Amino acid sequence: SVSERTYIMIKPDGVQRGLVGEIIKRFETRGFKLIALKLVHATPEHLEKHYADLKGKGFFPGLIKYMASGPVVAMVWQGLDAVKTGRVMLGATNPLASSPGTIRGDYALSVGRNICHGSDSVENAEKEISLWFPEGIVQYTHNQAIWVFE
Ligand code: DAT
Ligand code: MG
Repeated sequence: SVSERTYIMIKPDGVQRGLVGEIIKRFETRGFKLIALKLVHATPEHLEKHYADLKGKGFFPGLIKYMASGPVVAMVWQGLDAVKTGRVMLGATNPLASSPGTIRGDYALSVGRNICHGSDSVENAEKEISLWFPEGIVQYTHNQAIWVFE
């Protein structure tokens, strides 16, 4: 639906590589509404909650260490099919398989340094939004929406 929300995060490598503006720009110009945004240096404990489904994978400790190695940009974007469309815009998990034109396909080469996160289901998006934005999100009218949606 038009009010679907997804949690998008620019990982520490994306921040360090100066890709924050580029990634925000893609969601903004696509027509999504920005409803939450902050720079956070997350703790390993917080990241273990975020990635709880992957606990037990061989790469899990390295993933947590990498994600805690610097600040991330936490965002919530809202719009038509935001979860699925967000994943398409990110590209495949392994950048070697990501299509050119996607964020990972344009800026990454390694699965362990794939610069961005996007929720994989509406249910997980809502969980991730609560985890990263317990303070809630800002309500406002996005005047562009009348030109983006029928
Ligand atoms: P995605 O981020 O596309 O949702 P995921 O949820 O399966 O992918 O995994 C979360 C992150 O963990 C992923 O973005 C990068 C890392 N990761 C996944 N598979 C990996 C692997 N085989 N080796 C190293 N890191 C991996
Ligand atoms: Mg995932």
